[in-house]
Amino acid sequence: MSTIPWQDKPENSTDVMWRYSENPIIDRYAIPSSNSIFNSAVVPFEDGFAGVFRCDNKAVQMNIFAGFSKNGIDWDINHEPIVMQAGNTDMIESAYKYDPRVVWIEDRYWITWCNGYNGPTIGIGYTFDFKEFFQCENAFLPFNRNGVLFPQKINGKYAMLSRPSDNGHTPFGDIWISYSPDMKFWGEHRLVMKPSAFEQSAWQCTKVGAGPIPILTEDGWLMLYHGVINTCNGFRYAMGAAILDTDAPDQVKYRTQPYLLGPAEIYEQVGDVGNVVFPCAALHDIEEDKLAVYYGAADTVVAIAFGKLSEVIQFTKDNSL
Ligand code: BMA
Repeated sequence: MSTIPWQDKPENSTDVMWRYSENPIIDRYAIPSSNSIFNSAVVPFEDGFAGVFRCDNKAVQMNIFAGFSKNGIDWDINHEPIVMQAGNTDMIESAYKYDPRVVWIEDRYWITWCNGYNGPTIGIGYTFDFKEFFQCENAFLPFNRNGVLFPQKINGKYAMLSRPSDNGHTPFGDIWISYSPDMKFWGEHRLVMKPSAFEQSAWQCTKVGAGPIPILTEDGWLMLYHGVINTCNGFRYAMGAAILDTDAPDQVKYRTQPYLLGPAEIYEQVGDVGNVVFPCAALHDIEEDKLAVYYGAADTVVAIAFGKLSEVIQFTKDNSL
């Protein structure tokens, strides 16, 4: 088991989550072709970590790239994008790929991403080694984004969160859950969570979408998510947390009224799309009570925020909508 990145809470901080002092950890120009590297996913791999990174090139074509790290902070990202082979179906079109998530389930690493197939929908692939990648059937019809798998089967089936959307900068968005016996056919779609009422928690009143892979805790599934408010200056993305029932994850037990992390640092407020904190991955260590969240900042760079798992859970219970 690799040691996850960590930094103690600054003494003057009263927040439940805090930023890594050396943020951002990945610069927009970290590979020769890139315009921006953000909204990316990491997992423990061998004696370190591997990741799937969203790198938009200087033509602003969106694609996903594999990367490797010993410490989870310093990353070597491949200069060429991931090439997929046919997985559980004939090779299907992928006009673009963005916002990946990665999770180990049973015997392999599964990857989901927003896949361009006559509009955005959820692409699924897998790898054993982050060298060879296999692309499977899309999970859903267009339009959909933010497909996030659970790390284990629930009641005997694979489970995935997603957010049905439109073909543009969707002005709405609820989190749904769907189940599959085989990672190919998805159904039993159930609503998990809607945006909140404006007067109760305006930072999440326009749309919500799942972020990192949910973490199983004694209280249920800890689901970090992004919430969006539509302002005079456009969308503003912040991160909150919810706890979903362990066996029936369409049941939301708690959900933060305040956000856990909102755009406040310059690299979160200024970039290709300002005021975006967009979490796509988290490393955790239950025994050490540590959580490290990887998030895209301002659609330009990758940053990390830390928290004590127990404090994040307690905060979610104590400050629930
Ligand atoms: C969403 C997606 C994300 C992006 C966010 C903010 O619709 O496109 O990739 O981070 O908007 O621009």
